[in-house]
Amino acid sequence: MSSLWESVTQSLTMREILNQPVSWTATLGLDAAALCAVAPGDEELIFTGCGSSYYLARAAASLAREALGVPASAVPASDVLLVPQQVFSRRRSRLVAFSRSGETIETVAACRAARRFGTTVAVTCAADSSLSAAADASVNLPHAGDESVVMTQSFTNMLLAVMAGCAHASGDAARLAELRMLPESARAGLPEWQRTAEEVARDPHWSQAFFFGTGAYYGLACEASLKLKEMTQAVTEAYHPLEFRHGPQSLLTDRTLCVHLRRGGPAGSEDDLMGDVRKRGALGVTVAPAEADFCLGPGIGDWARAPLYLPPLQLLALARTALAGLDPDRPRGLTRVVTLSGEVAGQ
Ligand code: F1P
Repeated sequence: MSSLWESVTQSLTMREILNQPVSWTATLGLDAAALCAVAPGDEELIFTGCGSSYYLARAAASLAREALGVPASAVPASDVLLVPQQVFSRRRSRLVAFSRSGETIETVAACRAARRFGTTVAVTCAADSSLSAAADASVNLPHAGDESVVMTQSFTNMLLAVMAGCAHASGDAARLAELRMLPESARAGLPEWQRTAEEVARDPHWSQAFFFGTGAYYGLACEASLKLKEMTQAVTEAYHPLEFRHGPQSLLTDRTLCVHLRRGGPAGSEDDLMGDVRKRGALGVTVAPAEADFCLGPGIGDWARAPLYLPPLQLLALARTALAGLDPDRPRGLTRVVTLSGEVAGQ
């Protein structure tokens, strides 16, 4: 193991990143009926959370809409509380609230507020939490909790739990079979992803980073961007790839890393964007099933592959943290649970 990793190998964050093949296996083994709680009857699905858990909600909404063919959206928990008239429609809702801790005040309050519009489901790593108590049903993943401040395995396991629930509820054996390939794909990929993460982190030519993802992968790109931001205080942003051309590309410099969470199969317009950013001196890195800097491996389609994009990018953030001599378990200015007072807390 290179000297870079030695400084973080004992960290909670490293341990939790490397534990994902094991925790994913446990999540996939959960009772199907419990996982199906996220699937609505005739309600519209609204996913919510805060921070990483809001980005998780973004990805989950796209994947649930694709798997179930029902209306699904994602909003930050603060919108549920502050502008409910812009969140709930006349149609009954099923609010799926993500929270690793189950104690984030906005999320717990949002769950309570949503009960007058329909049913509520908690997806959490804390079974005996305020959120699980506030919801009509709770999908509990105690095996997937992170002790570290930053969310890593908790994020991917809560996403996987919702995806498995959608596959079970729709009776889609093919989607379920592909999800069951994920733990082995991650176990096989981690050593190489670690090497690539170190190589990219050591590249001296970037100081800001942009992450590109289409559809559900935009929520994943937001999470990858937040990881690097939380752990190293770098300037990072996430964009839908083609949206980047509509203004944000003016931020491009020759000290920019652009990471593309690439779907499998043809993605010519996105590949063209990566070619353009490289021509302008940026460092372009792809994460994709094949022919990529971070190679995720074959055999799993775009839908089921979603969780697999996170471990490589969590390792990239960790490698950069190690290079900066920072403590990944105690990121500057952050706590494991955000507590608020005032208007929101009183709800
Ligand atoms: C939400 C959250 C995380 C953030 C940090 C503080 O936690 O805001 O998204 O990265 O860890 O807590 P939770 O509601 O999922 O417990």
